[in-house]
Amino acid sequence: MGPYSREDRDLNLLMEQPGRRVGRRSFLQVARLLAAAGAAGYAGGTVAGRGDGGTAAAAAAPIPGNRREERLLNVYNWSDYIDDRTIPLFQAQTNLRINYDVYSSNEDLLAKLRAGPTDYDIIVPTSDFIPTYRALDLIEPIRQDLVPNLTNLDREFVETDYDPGNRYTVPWQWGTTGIGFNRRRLGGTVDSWGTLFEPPAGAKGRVSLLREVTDLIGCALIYLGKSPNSTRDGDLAEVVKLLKAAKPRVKRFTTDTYIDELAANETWLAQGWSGDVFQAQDQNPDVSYVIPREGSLRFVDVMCVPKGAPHPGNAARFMNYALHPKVQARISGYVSYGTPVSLAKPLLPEDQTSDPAIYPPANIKLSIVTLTGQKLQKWRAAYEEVVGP
Ligand code: N2P
Repeated sequence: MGPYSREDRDLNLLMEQPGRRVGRRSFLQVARLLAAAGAAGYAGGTVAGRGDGGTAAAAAAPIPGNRREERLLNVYNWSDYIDDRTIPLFQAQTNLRINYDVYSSNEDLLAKLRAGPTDYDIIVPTSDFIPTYRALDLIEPIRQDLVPNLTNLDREFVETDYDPGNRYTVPWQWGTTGIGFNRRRLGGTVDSWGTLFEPPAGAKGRVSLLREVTDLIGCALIYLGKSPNSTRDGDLAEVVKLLKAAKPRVKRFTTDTYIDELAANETWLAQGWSGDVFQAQDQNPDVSYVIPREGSLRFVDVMCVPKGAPHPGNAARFMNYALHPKVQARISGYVSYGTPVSLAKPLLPEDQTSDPAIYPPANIKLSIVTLTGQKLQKWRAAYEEVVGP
């Protein structure tokens, strides 16, 4: 079998061409495929997580660091942010069962965590929220001793302002905010935020904006030529005025429906995140993505363990798996977001790694916004004036 372990060989199941976007049915299909391929942990098709199926020694070994002795991991991630095989293969290899739930904005996630204890073991907020999670004492240090693959991370994702040394966070994927547009329906191309924030009359009802404080306010500030981190009352008043004027032409503020709406030619102009727009483009070749010439925002979404989570050991095990180059290549290739593990890039299609919209060159103006304290309040107030609570 050569120098590779069985576990590593199984990861080759991630290297085939991605199929459709993830759905419950495809999880099951992959589970069957893994069972047929004899992946570790799938003894005669036993369902991972029932506690009786592991054949590989690794699968049976207890994982340290859990508060509840259960072969269970509760993951809460963004919608449309994972491929079809990463979870089934992890379940097969570890004999841990994953409950995978999704949310669609940082505000929703934070509100859920603030409302009281949850059973989540992994959440994936955007890095600009980490100071808030820390200040509110909502996350706990990760078990770094169980995540040796942290060394796979690119330096820029280790030496960060929000969590130097990854004590609390492990990056999942990163991307940019831009505009998804339908070239054919709009009859041309788009290169400025102006087309989105001051949409042409013909696009009335065909426009969507992000239901996310950071992106809505930050990109409007950039379009108006202000600092993307401004908290000046005058600047925010101009943002509110701009967005209120656009509102009659906007169909909805959304973060989780525009992939399908762009794909179906229902939406022609969508403020959106890079990978999501590429997922729409996979289904509709008339869809393009642009980072407007005025510049935009860049984000990194990071896995964290909520304070007091039931299975921090299992969470660390998953984080370690997610940092494997083959797993990163599978996720990133499927969702078309950037990987924080450059070792995965040789395993990705060349058209993705050379695409400046996925890996933007240094001359594109991209800011990272940090939202804390008073700034968060002010931006949220401006946002709510436009969108509502
Ligand atoms: C995935 C969107 C995640 C990016 N659909 C937002 N931070």
